[in-house]
Amino acid sequence: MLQTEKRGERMFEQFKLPYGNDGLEPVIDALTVETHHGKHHLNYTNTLNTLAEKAGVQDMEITELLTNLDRIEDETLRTGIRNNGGGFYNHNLYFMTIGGENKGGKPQGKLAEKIDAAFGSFDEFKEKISALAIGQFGSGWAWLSVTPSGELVLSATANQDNPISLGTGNTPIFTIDVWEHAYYLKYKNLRADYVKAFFDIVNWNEVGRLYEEATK
Ligand code: MN3
Repeated sequence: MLQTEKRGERMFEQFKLPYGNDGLEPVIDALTVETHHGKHHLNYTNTLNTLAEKAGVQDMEITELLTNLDRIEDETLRTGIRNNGGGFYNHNLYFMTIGGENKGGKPQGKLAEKIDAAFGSFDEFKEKISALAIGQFGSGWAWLSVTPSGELVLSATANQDNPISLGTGNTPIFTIDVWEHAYYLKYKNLRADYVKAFFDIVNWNEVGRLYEEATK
């Protein structure tokens, strides 16, 4: 999976946008993408690389690292890697599963069937994950994940935690960032408007690919 790949030079690599900063307009404005990917996400990545080297865990895959945070004895390093490793992983998944020529629309194929089976319909899935995203108090994320037995589950997490760092054993395949830096320049306090518009930029082909990879 791309967000767990590394690195050649013992580095965690930030996902490079396959679209320009204006590639998510009008749902997400270019300045937000420039700041979000070019500053926030870059900073999480650089800080993770610095801390991982200090802790001697720079050769671990990111999912392995987030699953085994308790192996890092130094509490300051452990907290820093939890936050910045989460920020690195979460944003790689986020930017990977939005944008592109076929953005918007609906899931296809096996993922579409599974969403219907798990949540009743695509519209009901959207309602449920939107409610989690909108209801997350403060900064955080809403998630669609695959359990080890191949079921789809929804959740929300605070800060940069995710289903991996929380030890659920589930594999995230889609996420909505509800930190204010993801939407505040355009939507201000109206998080619900951002979440509603967000579905117009989801790359369901990519989410479907991640679903098939997680259920192989
Ligand atoms: Mn963010």
